Amino acid sequence: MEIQAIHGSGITACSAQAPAGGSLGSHLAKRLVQIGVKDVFSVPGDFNLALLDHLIAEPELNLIGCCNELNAGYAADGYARAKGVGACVVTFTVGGLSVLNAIAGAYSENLPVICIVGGPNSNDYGTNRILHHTIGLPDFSQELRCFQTVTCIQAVVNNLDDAHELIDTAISTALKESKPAYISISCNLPGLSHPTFAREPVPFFLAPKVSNQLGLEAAVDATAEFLNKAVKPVIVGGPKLRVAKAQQAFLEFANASGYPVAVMPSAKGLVPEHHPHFIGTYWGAVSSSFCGEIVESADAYVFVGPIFNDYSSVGYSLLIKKEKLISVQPNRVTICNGPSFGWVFMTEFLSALAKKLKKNSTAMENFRRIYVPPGVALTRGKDEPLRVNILFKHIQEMLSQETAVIAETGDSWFNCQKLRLPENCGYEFQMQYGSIGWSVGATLGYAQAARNKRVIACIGDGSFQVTAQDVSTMLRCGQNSIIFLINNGGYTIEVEIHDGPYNVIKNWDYTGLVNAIHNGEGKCWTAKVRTEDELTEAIATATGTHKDSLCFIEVLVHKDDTSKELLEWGSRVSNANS
Ligand code: TPP
Repeated sequence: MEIQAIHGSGITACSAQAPAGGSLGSHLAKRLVQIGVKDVFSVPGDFNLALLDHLIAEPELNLIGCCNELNAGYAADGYARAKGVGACVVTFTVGGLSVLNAIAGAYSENLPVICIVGGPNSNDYGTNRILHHTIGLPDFSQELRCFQTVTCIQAVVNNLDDAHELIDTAISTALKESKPAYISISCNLPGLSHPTFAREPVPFFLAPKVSNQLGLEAAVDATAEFLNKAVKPVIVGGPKLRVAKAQQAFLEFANASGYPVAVMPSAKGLVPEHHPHFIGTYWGAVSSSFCGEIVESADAYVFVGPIFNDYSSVGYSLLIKKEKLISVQPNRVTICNGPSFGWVFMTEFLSALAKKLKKNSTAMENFRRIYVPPGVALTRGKDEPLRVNILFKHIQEMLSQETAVIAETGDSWFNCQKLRLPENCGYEFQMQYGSIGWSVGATLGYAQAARNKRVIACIGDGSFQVTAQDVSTMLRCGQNSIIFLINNGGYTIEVEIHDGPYNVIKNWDYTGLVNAIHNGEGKCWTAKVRTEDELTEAIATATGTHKDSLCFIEVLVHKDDTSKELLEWGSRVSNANS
């Protein structure tokens, strides 16, 4: 049999017996399956075609062709949110630079997305050749350099001897750090074999992280001493709960302490809202009713996995004092103005702390005493134009443990933030990076990973215009998500930060567009609604006769119909940025 063997940096043909191992391509395919990836999102190109052949040859792997690389990356992001890991495959540079924005988003949200790029022929490295799909210089490293800042590890696989080690190290680092990895595979290597490419790969072993015991004990003792003296302590869950995989330990801590529990806006979905001590979203001046007052008047607050950025701090206007703050990060605990304990892991810390705390039964009473439930029923006249708050009243009624909400950047952030999530109802958004268009790809990927849930996506018209094409892929995959396209004629969130003519967008016939994409293939149902009656009917159809179809409901609302929170937040963020 004629096989390829490595000679120095190049590969030449030689006659020999094939080594016992499998091929590089099948090794990578098996590794993906092994870590939980069953669907890979891709766009083909001549640098990755041979690799794609090997991926589709793996029976447990499903290759999903997307309309563009940005959406393939967002789909891998959405998939990783539901399954813990996601993957995409694109081609050299033209594909790589197109997917880059999605990978940066995944980095910001701590998602292990394995980004695989079909790279130059291994024989071309070290030559002065100019390749197509580059900017025309004899330099293959441009794409790699771009990925260096948005992935935790980069593996350039251009020889067989290192391939196994490079691939496995990249994948395990991504999983350990919960960040994206970049793997470039030379286009001529996927079919080649090597003894290290086991036909049945050896399982991964990721060593568990164990805290420094002395630091852990000291941190727990100091925190318990501080909290046990507090009269009105409160807990606030932050977005790093996800990367620390600490949701269960957080619950233990909440149950044992008895403290009121709030969630930062960027952590919605990570804190159980059905918990009896849940008091709402803490977001400074735009917190949910009574929640901001309770948090800011507390004499001790434990923030678990917070990120305080300009958006989550409402333009740096939070009334949080360091001397009352316990900050628990995935691997560090800081008590007020000091001390700080490193190499102390969140899960271990919270579980140990739960055992040392006196239960506080009065702190929650303070909230219950002042709380007045939102009681005024929303009324509307028949044929009156639909209002956004009525839309979200109906979306609230659709939520259950069998649904997941995907909230796009824009006013949807604020409207979805106010939804009260039932137990096990999924909730995803991209608040740190906030790249508009994310939700279309993320809906595709999430729905593919969580087939037991119906995704309800809330997408503004401006965002939808960025990535709309991959509704096509949702149809190809037979998905039944419900997309609410909120047509308010512009970039409303931007209007509230700083307005100008650039915030008005061209109106599209969105349902017409989706019908054109549908083109008679797959199950699709669309509706345009202008009144509450039309909305009620559309939801009944989407959840009834069309429960198995992709449902696209375009909701027409006034251009100035925004949440009150966006108005307040917009003025404060604008103030901080001017
Ligand atoms: N480009 C990208 C990729 N991401 C961004 N966040 C922006 C530009 C700036 N930006 C933030 S929100 C937004 C823009 C342009 C408008 C969103 O409009 P729309 O989706 O219609 O939501 P609305 O606020 O109207 O509900």
